[in-house]
Amino acid sequence: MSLLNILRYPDPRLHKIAKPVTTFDARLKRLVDDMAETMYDAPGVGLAASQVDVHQQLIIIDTSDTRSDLRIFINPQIVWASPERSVYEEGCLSVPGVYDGVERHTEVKVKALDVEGKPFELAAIGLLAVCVQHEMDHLKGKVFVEYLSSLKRNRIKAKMLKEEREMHRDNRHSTAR
Ligand code: GNR
Ligand code: NI
Repeated sequence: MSLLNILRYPDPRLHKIAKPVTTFDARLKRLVDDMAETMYDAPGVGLAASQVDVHQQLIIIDTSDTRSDLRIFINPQIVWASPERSVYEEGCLSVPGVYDGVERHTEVKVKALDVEGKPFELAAIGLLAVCVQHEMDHLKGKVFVEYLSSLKRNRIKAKMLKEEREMHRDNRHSTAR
């Protein structure tokens, strides 16, 4: 298994549209394993393939306290969404250190395929429902900061770019020659 690089906002590759998975093979299983390792290491409760620069419709989620309930969703589709909406304080591994309230459907029913290509349906509520919607947004090229005001988003963008510059500078200074 190996850790994958997580793209950071405002990387333009985060806005690519993911294509459906058509081949259920060992390579797909390897990608799922690597994504799981990357999510647990981060640590995060979810990860979309888009975040590791793979533009295929694949998301993983583990909202359990024990980090032992990995859920894999391939080609996910929301088949029902509650009219009721709730605000949840969200974060994103592609926008580290930023948290803000986002309003989404309180409950969703999602249809997807497992890693073998077998269909299943899941009713999600609470953090799981938030995550399903957050991760499915990534597949459509959408990052949660796009729900915030342009004022907030521009501040976040500036903060992320500043951090990026500082990371590059630190690398230069600490690299042994
Ligand atoms: O780790 C994550 N935590 C989180 C918290 C609140 C709402 C959504 C999330 S998803 C995030 C991992 C991530 O960026 N997935 O795309
Ligand atoms: Ni995210």
